[in-house]
Amino acid sequence: MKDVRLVIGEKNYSSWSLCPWLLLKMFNIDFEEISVALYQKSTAERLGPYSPSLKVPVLLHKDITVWDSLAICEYISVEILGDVGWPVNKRKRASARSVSSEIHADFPDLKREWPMNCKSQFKLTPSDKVMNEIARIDAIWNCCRHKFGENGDYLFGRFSIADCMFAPIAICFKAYGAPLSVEAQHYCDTLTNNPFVQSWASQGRTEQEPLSIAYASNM
Ligand SMILES: N[C@@H](CCC(=O)N[C@@H](CS)C(=O)NCC(=O)O)C(=O)O
Repeated sequence: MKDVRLVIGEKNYSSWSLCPWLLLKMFNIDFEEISVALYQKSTAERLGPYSPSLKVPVLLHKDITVWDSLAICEYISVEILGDVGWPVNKRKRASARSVSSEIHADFPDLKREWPMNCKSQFKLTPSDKVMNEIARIDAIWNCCRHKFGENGDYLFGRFSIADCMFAPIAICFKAYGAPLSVEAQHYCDTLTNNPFVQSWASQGRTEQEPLSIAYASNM
């Protein structure tokens, strides 16, 4: 058994599972994936031994259990990566933490109306509420890229946890055709062209799982 194990849902739908998965991949950490099909009769029984919240993702590190995507990313940064998950500069780090928390906690309309679906092949016209949330994300991306992005193509230049937290959003924006400014579109493309994000999405597209319960409210 590996020291690091990550319990995830279906790659096609489980947006929160992607966040720590991408962090582990980008920092070349050897880990075992434990996949649990969501929204099935057996899901709670299968998740019970791993997940106190009965949700994914969950990180199992030796005898320690961490759940909730952002907490997992924090833990991985401190305990596994030697604190390189966030930008080093204090000002950048503060903003990276803030925008990560914001995307994690807010944007209810986007999460409800535009759930991640790697198989989606149709464009969506955003409702007014979703349009407002897209505009806020566009502003975050522009601001971070202009103020902090000088050392690379990611939100704070070098890849960080903030990029993990926005990766599912980038997949949604690309799939459904979100109207973005040029700079925001460029950052969105950086995320969706990331080889690990591409690998996640292509594995998601090949999944055959039957979803029995409406997924949209639980992104
Ligand atoms: N705040 C949690 C949300 C986790 C979450 O809602 N996960 C979804 C899949 S992406 C889930 O496990 N849903 C199962 C359920 O709600 O029964 C996080 O960031 O990890």
